[in-house]
Amino acid sequence: MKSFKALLVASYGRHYLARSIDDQEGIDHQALYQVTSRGKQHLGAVGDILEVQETGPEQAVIETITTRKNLLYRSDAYKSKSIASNVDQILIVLATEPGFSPDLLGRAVIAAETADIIPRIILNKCDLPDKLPAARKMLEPYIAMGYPVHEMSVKHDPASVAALAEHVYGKVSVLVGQSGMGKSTLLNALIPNAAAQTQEHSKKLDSGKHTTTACRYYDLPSRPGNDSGFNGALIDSPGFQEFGLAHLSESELQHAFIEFRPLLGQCKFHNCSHGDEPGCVIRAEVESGNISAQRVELFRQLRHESHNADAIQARLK
Ligand SMILES: Nc1nc2c(ncn2[C@@H]2O[C@H](COP(=O)(O)OP(=O)(O)OP(=O)(O)O)[C@@H](O)[C@H]2O)c(=O)[nH]1
Ligand SMILES: [Mg+2]
Ligand SMILES: [Zn+2]
Repeated sequence: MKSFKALLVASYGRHYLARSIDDQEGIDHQALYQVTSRGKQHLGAVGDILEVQETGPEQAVIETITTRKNLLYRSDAYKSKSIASNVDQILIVLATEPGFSPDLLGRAVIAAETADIIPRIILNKCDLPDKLPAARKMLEPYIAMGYPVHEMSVKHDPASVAALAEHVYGKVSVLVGQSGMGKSTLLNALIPNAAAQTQEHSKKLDSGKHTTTACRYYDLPSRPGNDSGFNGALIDSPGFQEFGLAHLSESELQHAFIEFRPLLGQCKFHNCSHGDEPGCVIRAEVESGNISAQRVELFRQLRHESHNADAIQARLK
């Protein structure tokens, strides 16, 4: 049986779809394969470049996962869930209504920073004016830190979609956010044949039963003037209510808060939790209004969760 290279384009728990990206003879370039994993060491993520072995018609098993540029994932003390790999940027989709959780926004930004992925924040549904001021207020610290924020109305303002498109073409971006923020609406606005791509995926699977847990890779359409052959892609992920980052170490956390970086090592205690320890320079910056109190709270919460997970893991051993 043949081995060939494939791109993981959809993941449903441990079942995957991968598209052949190999042009060796006898391998149908672009064909979709149902791919399984032999074991835990080969858990895939959408965006992975795989070496797979054909096991039957349109079926294959993962042999190796090519070293990833990055991997975006969530975790608690017991398990982790990958979202996407080899991405250039993460689009964090928020909306004026239903209101978004600033905690989840903060966590998504930290996940991006620790995976070395650029986060881009999208505030959607700006056509609904009532909750716009409150939403803007919550984004102020992020604007102050220099994160790009796009105010959009995917449904009613095509110009806002066109402006975002400039930052999306030629890159691989992953859409994350709570349910109902407009991720799929944005995907459809940027990729007119997204529904057809989804259908093609579903056809290759036994049924559509796993659709709600699926992460999927969608090719962006080609643009006039781009002859490079690669137009970029969007990875859609299901809406989530939790974003655990229990896998991050204390030091990874400290560095992921970009506004802490210039101050690292300056607190009196090297393992300062930026709580009520004396000589904490981070708290001093909160007092002077240079660092958001909410961000320090998020740091303390994530630190707590990470320590808890370590303790649970130690007990399980
Ligand atoms: N007013 C308004 N409604 C919008 C806009 N964009 C999306 N919506 C609506 O918001 C609802 C949710 O949109 P979806 O795109 O399904 O949200 P999602 O983030 O993909 O949700 P999940 O798939 O559950 O994670 C739909 O009813 C959309 O029509 C917008 O710009 N303005
Ligand atoms: Mg959706
Ligand atoms: Zn401190």
